[in-house]
Amino acid sequence: MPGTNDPRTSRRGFLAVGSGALFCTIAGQRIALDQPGAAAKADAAAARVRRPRAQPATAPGAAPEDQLTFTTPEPQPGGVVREYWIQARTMRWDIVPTGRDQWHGVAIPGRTKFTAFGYQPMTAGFAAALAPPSIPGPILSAEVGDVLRVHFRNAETKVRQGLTMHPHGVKYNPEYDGVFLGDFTRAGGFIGPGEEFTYTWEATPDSVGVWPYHDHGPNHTLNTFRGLFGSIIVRAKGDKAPDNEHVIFFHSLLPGTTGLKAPFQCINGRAYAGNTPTLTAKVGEDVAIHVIGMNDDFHDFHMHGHRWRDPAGTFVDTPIVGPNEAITARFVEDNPGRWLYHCHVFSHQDGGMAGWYLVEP
Ligand SMILES: [Cu+2]
Repeated sequence: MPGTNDPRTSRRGFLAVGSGALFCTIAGQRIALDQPGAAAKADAAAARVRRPRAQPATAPGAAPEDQLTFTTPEPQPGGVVREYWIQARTMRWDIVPTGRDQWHGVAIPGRTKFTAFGYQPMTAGFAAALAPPSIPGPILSAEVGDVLRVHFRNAETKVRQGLTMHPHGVKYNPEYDGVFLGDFTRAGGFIGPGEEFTYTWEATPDSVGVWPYHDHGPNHTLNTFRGLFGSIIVRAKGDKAPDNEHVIFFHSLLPGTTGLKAPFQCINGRAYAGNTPTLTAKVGEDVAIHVIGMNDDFHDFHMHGHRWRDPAGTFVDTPIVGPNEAITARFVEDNPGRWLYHCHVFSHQDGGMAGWYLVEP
């Protein structure tokens, strides 16, 4: 889709493309998310959405499946409960904190701060913050046989709307899907302002890998675009973690989301080398770089100076990664120096989707 990704698109071009590009529907209202003022409009619509009064079983049009009840899973023999306390709230976020693109050695002009939405790791009982909210949110880890028990709190006070956590990759029943389904919404699909909910997800043998989680409440497209996402890593029982492991998200922060003039092509909420994550490793290490797409675009993860095998066994250095897809570059590091990594969709690369990889000899 030209225009939505081109930093230098004219306003007319932007509107022309926007007219057919990116809509979400909230409470029956169709909102163009790439138009100026889109975030405020979507928030206002989302604030009017309430948890449905009726239970799914008695909703108009209910099916026998809506009568089903579910139990909370426990770990398999030998497995453990992995407990997390996570809240969601807005925060001021600087997309280009250094004000510069270190790759090209130039300043990035204009405003770069906006109101983002982030998941924040907390101590047990939401007693204290473990870290500030961030883009992305915390990494959740489990081994096959474990359950992830994620206590979630909607701690947002200004942008008041239902929020959730919806995981990929792990096994869950409909109570723990974390998806708003209108009249068919179950407990985990709408966590209102100030409310808490505990999700229970199972790490099964087919959960091995790296997966995203993200908001799937009534306003989830906008909320995911502005930062409500994170990752889950599931390993086989006793599987050794790589020596050096990174998770990076390829996504965008566009004017309709941020209210800023410029569009930014981002890695983990930041744009341009020196702001995006600087990954590091040492020669001899077993390195894994997990890349997840988190917007409307397809991306190409290119790492200079390195090759690795894709799941089919073919050597690659620029694999494609689509929306909410995860790919892994895993290799034994053998090439010291300063390397560039970037999305190889050129308009993304030039809009900030690039960073450094520093390898110690
Ligand atoms: Cu890209």
